[in-house]
Amino acid sequence: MRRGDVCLRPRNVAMDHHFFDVGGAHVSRLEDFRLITGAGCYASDWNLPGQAHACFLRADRAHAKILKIDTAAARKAKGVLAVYTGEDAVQAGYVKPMTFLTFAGKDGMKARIPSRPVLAHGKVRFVGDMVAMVVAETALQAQDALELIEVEYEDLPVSISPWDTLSGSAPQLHDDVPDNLVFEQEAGDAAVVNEAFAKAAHVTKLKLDCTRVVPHPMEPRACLVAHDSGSDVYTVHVPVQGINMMKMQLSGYTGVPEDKLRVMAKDVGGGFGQRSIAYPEYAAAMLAAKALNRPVKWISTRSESFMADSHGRAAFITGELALDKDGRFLGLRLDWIADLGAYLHPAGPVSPMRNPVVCLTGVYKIPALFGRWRVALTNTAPVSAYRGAARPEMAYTIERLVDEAAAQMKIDPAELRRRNFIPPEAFPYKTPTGSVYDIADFPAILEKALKNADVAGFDKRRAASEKSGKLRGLGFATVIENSGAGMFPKDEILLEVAGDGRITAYSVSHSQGQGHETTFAQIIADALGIPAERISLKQAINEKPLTGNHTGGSRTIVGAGTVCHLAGKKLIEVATPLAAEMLGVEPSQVAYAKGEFQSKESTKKVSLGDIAAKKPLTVTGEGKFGSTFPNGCHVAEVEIDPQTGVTEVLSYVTVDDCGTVINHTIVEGQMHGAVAQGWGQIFGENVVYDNDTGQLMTGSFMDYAMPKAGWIRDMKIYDHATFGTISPLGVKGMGESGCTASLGALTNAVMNALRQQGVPPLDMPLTAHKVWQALVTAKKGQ
Ligand code: MCN
Repeated sequence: MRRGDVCLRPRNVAMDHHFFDVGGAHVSRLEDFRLITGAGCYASDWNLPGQAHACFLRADRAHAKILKIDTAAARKAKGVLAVYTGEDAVQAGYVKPMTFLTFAGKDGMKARIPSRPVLAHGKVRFVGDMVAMVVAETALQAQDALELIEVEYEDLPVSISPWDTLSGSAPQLHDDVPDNLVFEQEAGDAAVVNEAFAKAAHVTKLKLDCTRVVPHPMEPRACLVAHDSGSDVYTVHVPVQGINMMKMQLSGYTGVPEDKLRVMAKDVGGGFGQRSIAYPEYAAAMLAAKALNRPVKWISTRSESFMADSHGRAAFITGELALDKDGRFLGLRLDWIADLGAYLHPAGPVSPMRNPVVCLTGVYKIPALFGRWRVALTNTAPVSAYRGAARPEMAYTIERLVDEAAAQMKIDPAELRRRNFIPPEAFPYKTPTGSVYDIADFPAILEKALKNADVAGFDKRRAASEKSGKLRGLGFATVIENSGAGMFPKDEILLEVAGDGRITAYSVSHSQGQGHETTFAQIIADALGIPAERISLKQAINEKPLTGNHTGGSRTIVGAGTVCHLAGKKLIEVATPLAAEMLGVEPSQVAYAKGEFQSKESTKKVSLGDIAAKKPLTVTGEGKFGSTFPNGCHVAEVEIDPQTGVTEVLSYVTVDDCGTVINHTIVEGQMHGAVAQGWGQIFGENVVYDNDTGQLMTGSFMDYAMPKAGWIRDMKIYDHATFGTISPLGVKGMGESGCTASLGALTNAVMNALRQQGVPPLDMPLTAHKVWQALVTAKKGQ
């Protein structure tokens, strides 16, 4: 396959290959030369003449009334242009972020969205809450002046646990959110589930904490905001996942109409869901830019990221699985509490309320499902979507229950899964909660994973480990997730042909590292039969207003990616009569191939560039697509040193179905990155707040264990694709699949090793200390 080709597969045929053997389908990324030679342009690389600099004073306590803020000394400090507080935010009306949780919950409950003036007004509610903003000639002057601001607080009782805040006796965080309960919903049928449990031969129950983590894009948060007093237009340079999403939220927060907002971005150094949010800092900078009539720039420090960027996961889940005597699943019951911190980001509550319901049955036929979800507020940083956005938590819960049930019932965990898989012939499969899984082949994926992980040879390897005093474990997870869809009515891609035949594609979906410049170019090139290098992608152009979703929810390949294909085909359609005119023949007499039109009767040719040189040649492709359901099986093998509790992951095998693979190099990289994030969460990452004071105890990389490259080795990545039916390309999203599967696979492997020693189910993070302690306790109890 030559560079630029898309590997398209026949419909509904399972594909079988190991990425490393695919040769030409490994297309190098077009953007990488720019990015790895330091020629990228990130938010802090933007500068404007006359710009001033902002710094934020953040609360040093988790819950307190603000009695007084004295800014007089700061205002007089060298270089200071202005100091803003909550009063200014309230006066501007920048007081309430929008929410995407618009559907009704239990008994018609509407989400209770607390106010959040962009600078705290009256109260602070988490360590890192913004109390004041100083704008000065330089960032250092602004920072120095912060220290001159005096705030008088009256401390209030703190609660960092959603169990406490929902208990009814905890301090009330917001007057407009009674009992700190933002939302409650139920899904499934409680009565049917109760019946299933009543007749079960076995019930497995687990209480699981899915830890709070801080997503850490390499590029810290930043913004540069300019306001044009003539047109009243704000230009906001920020790291984004898509400009439309940012405009919509900024407009929702500030009341500035979307057509008065220009959002600018070029390269974005990581997103993970965290960069899809319009943070209050951006709105505060808008306020200052207008008032001062100067551009205002802010660059976050890494400490601020820990405190005040959105956090991820933070779910407390009780799961129960009912089985008959042969291990067939009868019912699943969940009780899920989402801790969303002190305020709500727009997408914060919607992910845990929607995604787990969509995939509640996992890859299994479970006839009876019921779940209860509650969204709680706590005195902690706000939580929002983080790679997987509650799909990993859901898959983790099911996969831990399945493994635990297998151990309790003494059934081989692979066999238990085989007995319960939705069979390939059942697709399209409508789940009890109403989702339609279009196509998948779970049994084949499992068998392929077991084979490639050499599960048959595991007992031998375990015996060898035992001889050297180590505990060996093997675990897997077979998972499915929803990807694609989106809140905008459609996705659009604009193609513009230049006279030299080069094509510029415009998209509102914005890469944060996924590699859209390459895959979009590949898809358009395939549709047009031209080299991908002739196509360049522009991702944040306000002058060409397009509708479309942001990059997130693994939706881009399905949405904007498919539209690239449709736009390419449309371009041929639109250009054909123009070519016919130039060739002096009827359109029906024109054939297209490889960027050129030719009359069937002569050798004369007209290229796309020739047409564009004569008259503008642009088309907008569009399409709307529903959810796709990527799925897979990941197998982890670990060895634990019982003397130290240190776990080493010896091998990690993935087999995934993301439909047609457009670019194997990218998909492999995505899998690596996402599994590394799961790995980080299972073995180290964990945000810790002090229980009594709400102080952030893990506020730097000294205390917060990010996964390191050396932790993650020997990953073998395979695919086993079925041709997805949602997109004509047969693609399914996959950017989050590694997170979704790895939490369960890694934990199941560790538990497989520890269970033999009598260790009861443990929760993440499985740190050396926790594992060692559990082994010691288990030994004492024997
Ligand atoms: N792809 C492909 N063939 C497929 C499916 C995907 O070649 N069948 C390619 C796509 O063209 C794209 C990449 O794989 O280059 C991921 O595609 P997709 O699954 O559509 O996911 P998105 O592009 O929508 O990316 C979102 C997803 C999410 S939700 C998070 S969070 C995330 C992620 O991707 N954050 C990332 N990957 C990331 N990668 C980097 N480097 N940085 C982030 O912040």
